[in-house]
Order: sequence, then C-alpha cells, then structure tokens
Amino acid sequence: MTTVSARPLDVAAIRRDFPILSTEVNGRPLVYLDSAATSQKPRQVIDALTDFYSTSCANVHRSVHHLAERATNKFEGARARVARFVNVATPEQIIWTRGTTESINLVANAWGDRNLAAGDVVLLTEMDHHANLVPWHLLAKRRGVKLQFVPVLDDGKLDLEFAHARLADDGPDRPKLFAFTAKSNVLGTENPVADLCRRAHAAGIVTVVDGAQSLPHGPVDVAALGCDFLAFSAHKALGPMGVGCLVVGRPALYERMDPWQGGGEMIRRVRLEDSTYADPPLRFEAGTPSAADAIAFAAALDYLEALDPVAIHEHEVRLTALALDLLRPMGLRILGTDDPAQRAGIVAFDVPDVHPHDVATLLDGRGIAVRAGHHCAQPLMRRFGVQATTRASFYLYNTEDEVRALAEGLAAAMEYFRR
Ligand code: C6P
Repeated sequence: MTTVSARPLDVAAIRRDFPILSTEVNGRPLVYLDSAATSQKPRQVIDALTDFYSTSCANVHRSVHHLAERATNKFEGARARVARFVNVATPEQIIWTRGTTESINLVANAWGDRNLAAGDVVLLTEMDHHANLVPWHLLAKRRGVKLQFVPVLDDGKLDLEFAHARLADDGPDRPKLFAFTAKSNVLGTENPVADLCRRAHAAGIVTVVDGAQSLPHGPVDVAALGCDFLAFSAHKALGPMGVGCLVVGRPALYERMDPWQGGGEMIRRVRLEDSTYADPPLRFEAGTPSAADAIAFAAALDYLEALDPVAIHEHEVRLTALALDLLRPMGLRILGTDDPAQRAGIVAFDVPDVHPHDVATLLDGRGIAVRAGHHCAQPLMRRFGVQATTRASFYLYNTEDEVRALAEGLAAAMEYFRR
C-alpha cells in the first residue's frame, strides 16, 4: 500500500450510512470492533438486497421471462463489477462461490485432484486460517500429497527466508502449489503477495492467495499481484454473507480444472448415465446461486471504490497505532508486529490469567463487540503458546473514541479480575 497522504476519511458521514452503528447494545452505543469476522453493511447494500427481492426476483440463467432476464443481467453485471474491481481481463475469470472457504475447497478439488499426485508438495503457512489448511488436509488424505509449512517468526511475520528457499528448491521436494494468506486474521500481518507469487511462478509453482482479510481494505489487483487463484468473501468487505468469489488469474488454468460439484447450471447436456459440462465459470457454479447477494456485493464494491483506498488504509493505521499505544502499557501480550502499518486493522491479545471469553463478555456489557477464541487458526495459537486470544478489529467506520472505549473497557475488565 502506498504511503502518500490522503484526505482523511469523513468517518461521521460514513457512519450515517450504516444503520446498525447507531443502535445500542446492553444500553450503550454499539462499538463494533469485530469487522475481521464480518463487516457491517451500508444502507446502499441493504437497499440493493431489498431492491432485488422487491423488483427483480427470479432464478438466473434459466427462464426467458422478463424478470429472469433482468435478474440474469444484474447477476452477470455483478460478475463484471468484481472483475473490474480485482483487475482481471474478463468476467469469465470470476467464479461465484459461498465465500473464501468454498473458493479454496474449489481449487483443492477442481485443480488439486486433477494436477497433484502422491508425494507432490503443497506449501502452506503456519499463519493460515483453517479455510486454507483443512481443504489441503482433505486433499492430502485423498491424493497422498505432502504438506509443508512456512514458519511464523516471533514478530508475527512469515519466515521469508524459508519461503524463498522453498520456492527456489528445484529438487524432488519442489512445491507444486503454494497457498497462503495475504493478511493474517489474527496477527494482521500483510504478506508480500506480489513478490511471493513472482518467485513461485519463476519456479512454475501455482499460487492460491487467501484474500479474505485483504480485499476489504483496498483494491486487490490480481494482474499486479500475479496470483493464479484469489479467494475472498463478500461479507468482510461490506457485502452480504453467503457469497464470495474465486478469481482465476489466467483463463488457461481452466483447462486443467475438473468440475467439482454437479447439478443444474454447470452442464451442457445430461443423459441418464453421464453428462457434459458448461464452459467456465458456470461449469463451477452448480445449483441456484446467491444472485441477490452477488448483486448487493457489487453495490458494496461501488461503495468501497468511491472512497480513497489510501485514506482507508491511513485511517486503519491511525486506529491501530492508537490501540497499540493504549494497550501496550496495560500488561497485555499483543501478538504480532509492533508496526501498525503492517497490521492495519487487527490487534489480537492475551490478558494474563483471564480467559478471552470472559474479557469479551465484560466488554459486551459495555456495548463493545470483539471476538474471542482461536479465530479458526488453532495452529497459529499453538505457535504462540496460547489457546485463544481476544481480538479487536477496526474498519473504515470506526473512530478513535471507540478505540479509547476499548482501552477503558479492558482496564475495567482487568481491574474486575484482579479483585
Ligand atoms: N475469518 C474471522 O473472524 P469465510 O468464513 O469463508 O467467509 O472466510 C474464511 C476465512 C478465510 N481466511 C481468512 C484469513 C479469514 O479470516 C477467514 C474468516 C473470520 O477471522 C471468521 S473465522
């Protein structure tokens, strides 16, 4: 992300677009610090959902009646919108899925089963979310592939020396595929995606990037990153739950992918005993898609793109820096790098001798929503010697006052447990 200074975000105006942010929880104004789990939705996205169901509700790609045509056009328009947002040449490079998890499962099944065999190495990282671990565990069971992991250093960054060495290995243990997160949902660490993809491609290694936590915070340019596959969820980027995408960086990859789910929409011709398949991307979209959600996601991207990405980033860095300044002297153990610019938006910490669920419950009593638990990253928890942490995550609608409310709430919680 560039460091050129931007005009600050008009956070007060942004907040007015999010109806939920003016509600109360437990008699206090809601302080929503759990956007890494799911973002709140602006009225523009809620309106797009209501509008679809009020004016255009029909199944897509099936009937020829007026509503069906309208729904299909809007649905395909949303696909084109995503393609522009992530900068790929054609909408056909966007496969609609239910989200990041399904996108990665799709690659593991459609690409993995076809191209990987027993003994082939799949390189992952210790900081990956279960969504980028378990699909590969399943593939390892099905195909006998070997999994290797780039370690995480004490400062929350990837061991890049290790990664570079593995990506340059031209021996029998040379990885065939490298799947890694662009940004950790626990540490906030932003990985050097473009450089890692460049090194992987130089060695003929296919790359899968988990963009669940990076896409919400600024445009993700697939052409510039040079990744083969990018997975993300709409719901973390102001869009609805239940929809996401797999971006296929190069259309040629489709030639080496088999269908993974069968059913309506993904076929060309079906006989009782066998079938042929539609062209991609529909080949990978069996069944009725979440059309309304896809269309509302396009509205979310319009909303995001109307804001200055540099201003969003700077705002999140400012909030993160303030949180680190306020939390550090409190005797908490904060996981990850000290540099707020490299972990913008995410601060996970351990309060000594207090279970994160207790911390989160006390904060909730003050209307403050944070996440507590293993964050679907149990191996990373183990790496840092904790079972769970409390995590605050900030987004474009959060304010410095909310960060101060978090620090005050934490101080009160720690005082409560000291007694
Ligand atoms: N992380 C969190 O609270 P889905 O559930 O498919 O939309 O996204 C899965 C996923 C994949 N990768 C990363 C890096 C993620 O952070 C997530 C979702 C949420 O951290 C819910 S566990």
